Amino acid sequence: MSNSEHYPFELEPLPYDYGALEPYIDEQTMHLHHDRHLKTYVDNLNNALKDYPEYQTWPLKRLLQYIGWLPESIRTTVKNNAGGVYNHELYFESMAPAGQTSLSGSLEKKIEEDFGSFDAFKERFKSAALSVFGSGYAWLALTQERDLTIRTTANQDTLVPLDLHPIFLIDVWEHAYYLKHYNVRADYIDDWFNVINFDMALKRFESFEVKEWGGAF
Ligand code: MN3
Repeated sequence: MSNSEHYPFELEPLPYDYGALEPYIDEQTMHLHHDRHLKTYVDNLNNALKDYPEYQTWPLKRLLQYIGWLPESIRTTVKNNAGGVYNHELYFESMAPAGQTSLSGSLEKKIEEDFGSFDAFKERFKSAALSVFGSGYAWLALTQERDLTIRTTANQDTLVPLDLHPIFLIDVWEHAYYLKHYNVRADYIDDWFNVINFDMALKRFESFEVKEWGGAF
């Protein structure tokens, strides 16, 4: 992710081919989603910051964490577009070609501990993703108490101001699925479960543990 980077933000390439998530997420959707939707957030964010050199050294996460410090004239634009960049980079990283990764290790154990089973987790995650009214995301995240939690956010809001550590997220804006799944969000969610990047999820889960037990954060 571009978390450590700052203005001018760049469009990060997808970590796999556009067609790599077929047949669950179609190639055309990935092109539009990455090349147009994400690019627009990147361009709008850069445009908002272009006359404000004092914020051009701020990484993405800092902009989101301290959005209240920014001048009112650009606050909403930066919040929405920095959120759009942050959420989409995480969303694209949350996916991998079907069958390439599987749930394992400490994350598998923790999901079983906190939700009973992976199937029980899926059921709850799916209801959460279905419950998002309009546009937004459903997340699996860790609380500061190190419990897994399922959260939803509206529009391009993020978990950054809530001090939650994201494991993965699903984009349930219609642009994420409309071409293939039409208006049937439930089918998209079922398909999406096949392309979760569990290696990335495990890495994010473990990186939180290191922070907590190492006291480095
Ligand atoms: Mn999107």
